[in-house]
Amino acid sequence: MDIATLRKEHPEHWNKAAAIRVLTLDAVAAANSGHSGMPMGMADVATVLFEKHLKFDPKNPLWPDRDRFILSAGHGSMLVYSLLHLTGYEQVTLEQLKNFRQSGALTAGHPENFLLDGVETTTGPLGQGIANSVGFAMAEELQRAQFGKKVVDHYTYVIAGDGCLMEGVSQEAIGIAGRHELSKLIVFWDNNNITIDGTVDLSDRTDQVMRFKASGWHVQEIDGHDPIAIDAAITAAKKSGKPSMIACETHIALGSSAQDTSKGHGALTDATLIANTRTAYGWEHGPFDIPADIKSQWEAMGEKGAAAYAEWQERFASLSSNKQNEFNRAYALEAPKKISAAVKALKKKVSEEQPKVATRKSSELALEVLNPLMWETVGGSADLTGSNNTKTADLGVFSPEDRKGRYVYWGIREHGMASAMNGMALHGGMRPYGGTFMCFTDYARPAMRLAALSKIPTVFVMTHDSIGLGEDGPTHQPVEHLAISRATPNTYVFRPADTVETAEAWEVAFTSKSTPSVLALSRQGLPTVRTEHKNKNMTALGGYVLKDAVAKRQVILMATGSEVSVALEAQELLEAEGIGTRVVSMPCMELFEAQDEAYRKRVLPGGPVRVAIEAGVQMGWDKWLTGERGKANKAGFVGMEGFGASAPAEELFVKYGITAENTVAKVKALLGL
Ligand SMILES: Cc1ncc(C[n+]2csc(CCOP(=O)(O)OP(=O)(O)O)c2C)c(N)n1
Ligand SMILES: [Mg+2]
Repeated sequence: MDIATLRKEHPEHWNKAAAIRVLTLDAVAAANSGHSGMPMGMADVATVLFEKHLKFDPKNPLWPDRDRFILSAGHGSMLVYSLLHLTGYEQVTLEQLKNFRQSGALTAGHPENFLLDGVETTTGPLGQGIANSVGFAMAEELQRAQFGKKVVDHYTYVIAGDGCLMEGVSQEAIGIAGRHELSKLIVFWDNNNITIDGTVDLSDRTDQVMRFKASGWHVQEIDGHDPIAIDAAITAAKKSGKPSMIACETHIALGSSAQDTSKGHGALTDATLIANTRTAYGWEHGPFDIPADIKSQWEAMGEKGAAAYAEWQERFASLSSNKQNEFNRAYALEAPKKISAAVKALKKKVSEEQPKVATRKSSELALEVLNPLMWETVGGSADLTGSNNTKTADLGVFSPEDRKGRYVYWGIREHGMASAMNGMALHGGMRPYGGTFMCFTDYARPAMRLAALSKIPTVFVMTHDSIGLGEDGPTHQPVEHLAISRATPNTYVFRPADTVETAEAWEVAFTSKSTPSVLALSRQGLPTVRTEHKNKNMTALGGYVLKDAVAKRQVILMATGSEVSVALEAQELLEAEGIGTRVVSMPCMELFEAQDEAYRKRVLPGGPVRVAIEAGVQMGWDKWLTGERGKANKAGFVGMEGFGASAPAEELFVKYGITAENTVAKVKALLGL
């Protein structure tokens, strides 16, 4: 549908949609950067969605039963900022639009969930939003099953571009959504046939309609500018009983001289182009000037939500107080008080029994205790359930037949799993965790980074954490993955040494509110090193003295995970020679760094020789090896310098010198003995 027809046949709709288009042009021009074309192309879809379908209340933007609107094509951020401003979200003032992309503004280059209510997820890395949306829709199903339709009954709407659909993660997302019949997920594909380099056929010939259908989706194709067709398609999508994709044929940068070209993708800042576009729109108002009647029509859409919200509150109040409390508790990310006692009891038992178990198994033991206390946890694995030990007896399995099932078989989709888990966390009221091999952190990494950036406590269970996995060989043996994870800001990287530390790590992970956790867990059995029970969560300190020197302290050995027992063995050998040696277990560097300086210096005083032992690369250890006072300690590292090899694990530790004997030799060399 062309502009003339739209203006003639749907003048009210046209004006509302034009408001999005001119705000986008004005904000991008003011910023002299950004992306104009996508919001100009999708303004009609967004207008109809917000006017006729979306359940939202700008005065209560975090209403748990709101529909979620996800802009997967995050470069088109002015679309969501315009919508939030026009419908009356207080945070998004006109000033914010005028300061689009400027320092300190809430209207960042790409939408950031932690800056603005109404921005449900952080997007920009293409494909993430559509993959997140699978988790949003699953969370809705899980909570509806738990709390009933009268309080949980909302849709997840997504706008995805050609780029989102080309990214591989979209296939993972589409596959999961189709399998699980996530019928309340509705994706609009901005089918404008343009990406940055030119037309889509430069690089792709995929029949997207066939692709979605092949995975079990309901698919419609519409003119993405025709308000009647858009409305009808959304109505049909809601009734379809399947996840729904609406292919919306649109014109990028509609009405401008850059329409239907890749030039229209980016920042349209030329004054003449903008003036001519305004003329084509019949828009006679100045920059950032939205006439009162048009603004009030938009605000009316927002105001409609107040009554719906009030009705919802009444229905919510009719739940039992226990149900209300549990719902609110999960949404506030408050773990039940009971979990602390449960973790202590498990620790005490383990310290007494001192079993030798792999920490992946320790993790299962902890989850067996924690999952029954927290309805909001959702477990899963990317086809390695038996290896990751992520499934506990009480969870059930999520499926169309069992929406209460809290375990997800993600299939071989690490990226999709990680991204969907983020979606669950962002939805609210859920604590997702999911497993794969530590080495495949790489496959999940874009979503792990976004969890950290988005300040959500997703838990990544990464087992088979070193050469200790043995015969599967170097393709499966992580060496650089701890370093990569530690290099990521706002991420707890736990590498627990035994069941006690693993349980402590889970307690931190399940009480974290804004930091994701990576649990690096061993395949091979590890002895219990925490043989003396302490109620205190020592892992929460990040690093602590596990066993102090007996003779005069000359050495500090630091280690994580499977190498803590190597350090203890080396300590014994050194002490036997009268070389006083302290062993520091360092299950989480980030938490150790968060302690005050006095504590850190008590654990790692200046003076003694320091050696760190870890079956990974050295990167990340230097801070703790050379001391924090700028005073260089004599220091060494026992670990990996390259990739591993395929062989039994015990042989590999010897081959790469990750042994007590080699540690002793290194220490002696540093001491000049
Ligand atoms: C993972 C990722 N790769 C590359 C980019 C850079 N990028 C931003 S938009 C874009 C083109 C997207 O095309 P499309 O989704 O069709 O958006 P349109 O041009 O239609 O607005 C690219 C390559 C990105 N944001 N994320
Ligand atoms: Mg495109």
